[in-house]
Amino acid sequence: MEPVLLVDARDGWVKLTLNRPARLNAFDEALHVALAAALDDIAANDAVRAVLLTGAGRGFCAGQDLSAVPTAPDGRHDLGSVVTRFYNPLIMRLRRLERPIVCAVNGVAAGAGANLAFACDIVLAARSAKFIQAFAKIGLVPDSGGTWTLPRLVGDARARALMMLGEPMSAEQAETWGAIWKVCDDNALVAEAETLTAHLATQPTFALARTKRLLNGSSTADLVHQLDGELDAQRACGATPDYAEGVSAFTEKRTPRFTGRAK
Ligand code: LHQ
Repeated sequence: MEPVLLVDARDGWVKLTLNRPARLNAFDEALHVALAAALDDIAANDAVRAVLLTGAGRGFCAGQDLSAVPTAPDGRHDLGSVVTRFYNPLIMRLRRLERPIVCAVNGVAAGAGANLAFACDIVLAARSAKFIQAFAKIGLVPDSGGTWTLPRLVGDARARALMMLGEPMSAEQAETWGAIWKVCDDNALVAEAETLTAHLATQPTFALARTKRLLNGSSTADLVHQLDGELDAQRACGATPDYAEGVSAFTEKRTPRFTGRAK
């Protein structure tokens, strides 16, 4: 049987492909377990300096597999256990992973699938892709951090309407509204995403990780707290070999060769 997650190790980076195309890569338990394990392996491996997340087939991810929701002992669907065991830890794994994560949204991203994309660092989308906050259509609230990320990305008015109406946001709207970095032509998406991820894998990983941590905290911190955080991070970055290399390369007018290491 085909694995539900394809893990493809490249030169300094890993491509993760959600691989349940018949269900538009909707999450069942096996996919959650495989993705969590892959992200933990990446976190433990300094040789991996960037990640690309995408989906197989015509969809990116349709959120929870609605035919695979566990039931509680009283026979009711136990959504709380799925969120606690899988979705909340997944979003925190992505946000805490000290590597840049590129997401290539190759087709429809619905429900938790849309909010999974918004939890990544740099999101590219195929021109034909769309993002659907599908939750209200089935009597649920947006999860996987959507009520936190989406208003910050597109503003409260748009987030509210998208979430209450469940209408699709096209890839072009997503780019114009600031929800994603860039729209790509469908047939160019994979190559662009791979080139971008390979580039990130050559960059100062330690500094990018600290940038990510600062950005994660910025929307809830006050300026004084944020300035302190920048101070700590800048002090740490100043002691890295990548800072020395970056300055030397600048002075010598050549491309820097970063190691990504803290020491
Ligand atoms: C699916 C799914 C799917 C199973 C397409 N499940 N089969 C967290 C905690 C716990 C529980 C609940 O949820 C959550 C978070 C969530 O993510 S809730 C939101 C769950 N997702 C949705 O409600 C989206 C449901 N899917 C759709 O609305 C449509 O499929 C979209 C708009 C994504 C795509 O529409 P189409 O392009 O027209 O494709 P399709 O509907 O024909 O789907 C293709 C196949 O994929 C089809 O199977 P079939 O055997 O008929 O070919 C669908 O049944 C299957 N599929 N999404 N979530």
